Parts: sequence; C-alpha cells; structure tokens
Amino acid sequence: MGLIVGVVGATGAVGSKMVEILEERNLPISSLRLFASEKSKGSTVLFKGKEIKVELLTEEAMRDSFDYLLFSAGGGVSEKFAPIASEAGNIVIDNSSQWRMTEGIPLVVPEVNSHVLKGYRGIIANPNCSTIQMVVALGPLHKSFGMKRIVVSTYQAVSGSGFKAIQELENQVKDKNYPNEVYTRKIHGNCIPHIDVFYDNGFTKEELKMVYETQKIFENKDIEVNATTVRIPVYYGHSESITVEFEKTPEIHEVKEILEKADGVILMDNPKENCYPTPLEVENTDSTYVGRIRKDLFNPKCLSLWVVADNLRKGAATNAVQIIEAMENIKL
Ligand code: 11C
Repeated sequence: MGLIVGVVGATGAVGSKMVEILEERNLPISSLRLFASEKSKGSTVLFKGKEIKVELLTEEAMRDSFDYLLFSAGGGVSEKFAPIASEAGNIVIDNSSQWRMTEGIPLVVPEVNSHVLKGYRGIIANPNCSTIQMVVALGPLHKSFGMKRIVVSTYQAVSGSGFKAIQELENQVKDKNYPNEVYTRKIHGNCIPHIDVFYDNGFTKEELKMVYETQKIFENKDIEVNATTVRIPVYYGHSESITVEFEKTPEIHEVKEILEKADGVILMDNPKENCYPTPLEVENTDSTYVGRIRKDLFNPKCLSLWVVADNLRKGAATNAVQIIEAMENIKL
C-alpha cells in the first residue's frame, strides 16, 4: 500500500512547490489529495501526468485518513484545521508559524534534528525559510565548535511573500511607476529592512523567528542570535551574511572539511576563482550553499560566511517533504 498524502494550500507559492517536489522524489504515493479555499476549488493540478481536482478545505475532509498532510495555507488555516486532522490520527507537517514555538510540537530540519521525530505522531512544524538554511549550514559547525552567538543579515527574495509579491516585482520591472501593495516601498531597485510586523523591541517578527526557532532546533536557549532581515528585488533564493562566535577556535581548513561532508550542504568557496553562491545559481535546487568563509580579523573564535538556498524549496517545500522521508525511514 502506498502513502495517502494531502496538501492544504496546494495552489499557493509553497503549496504548488510541495506538489512538484512530491512528484520529483521517490516516495511511494498511492493517492494525493489537494485542498484550497473557495477561490481555487475545482481548479486542477498536474501530478505524475494526471490532473487532480483541487477540493475545498473542510473539517470533514481533514478527518479522512491520510499518512501525511502538508499544510501551507497560512497560520489561521493551520490553527483551525491542523488540530482536527491530527486528532483524527493524521500526521500534519505545517509550514506556517502557527505551531512552531508550541511546546511538544517538534520543529524539524531533517539534517539537524530528525531524532525528535522518533515515536512522534501529530503536528510537526516546518521552520521559517531563513532559519532552515542557517541551521543547515551552522549545525555541523555547532557540533564541532559549539555556537555562542550568531549575527545574521538576510537578503530575502520576494517569493517569500507569495505569488502577489512576485507579480509586484515583475510589474515594477516593466513599469517603474507601478504602485506597491505588498511592501511598504517599491521593491524594484530597492531593499527594504522590514519583513513581517515590528515588535516594541525594534525587531521584526521574521527576525525573532530566526532567534527562537534556532534555539528550539538546537535545544539550547543560550545560543544568542541577532538578526536583521531585509527584502531585496530577487525572485527566488534567500542569501544570508552570518558571523558566528564559537566556544572553541575553528580553523578554516577544518570548517571547510566539515562543510564538505555535511548533509545538505554544498561548499562553493574559492574567492580566487570568484566562486561563491548567488541566488540565481541556486534557484530550483534543494541544497544549502556556503561560501566566503573567513576568520574575523580580531576574534579567532569568530567566523563569517555567506549562505544561500532556494527559499521555496529547501526553505519550505523540500524541507517538508524531507520530514516525510525522515518519518518513513524511522519506520524501516
Ligand atoms: C519571507 N520568511 O521570506 C518569509 C516567508 O514563517 O514561514 C515565510 C514565513 C514563514 O517573507
């Protein structure tokens, strides 16, 4: 018997990637059901050469039997429907921020902490895209050198805000006077140091996700994270400039050896040959790319690096599908 899988929010930017990636990977899926709101109900999506009709998301449908339900329809939908599906015995992998910080709900990046899935059934949270690529790159270094403090600035693609934002950038490329609706400023020819809402402490919600999700994934509240998240006029692929302070002194050759062997990481670091990752080059791939590795000039325990990944794939849909794969591997 193959797997019965459902995707909630199947017509959105991440949901449609989930369907694409479910088709690409070797999972034995016998039935795929797709759910969306009234707006997309009845539209069709191609999966393995067959047209699948998108169903209206209902409580009743969530009580049907699924091996896995992937959710990417926003926090409100996950808040209401994920518990219904999970109480019916289904495993939910939720891409929204709704359940990420809830105690008892695992927040999983398979390369880093798949051990938390052992024996677990229920809602599993998929982290924020900017957190995922950072922890994939830093996880193996943390194991060897112990992280104390991370200072990160992000350069995030518009696809992180969904199809509407991709269209807004495309329209502004064609017509520089095209008005901004998704962002507070025009995004074309600009960069905006503002992702999600501001809190009273001056940080944005996106920045605090990077702090608290990182601590939860590494099960260590002592890791200090200071993030500045910025939207730039790139369609796909988030980039991050990261400086980390470790407990032990990392040597560059050791760091490179570790990253070369690390699960999910591709090292692209040869400045003499202009070798470093950029979002255009990594679009449509599933790895996390690391380059520009260098020692701080003043603190030998500090390292800077540049990390790039496709935000819709490894930052969202691929990570969610890899959680299914990790769960299936645990069963073996
Ligand atoms: C962005 N990181 O690029 C956001 C999108 O919590 O899953 C993903 C939001 C989330 O705008």
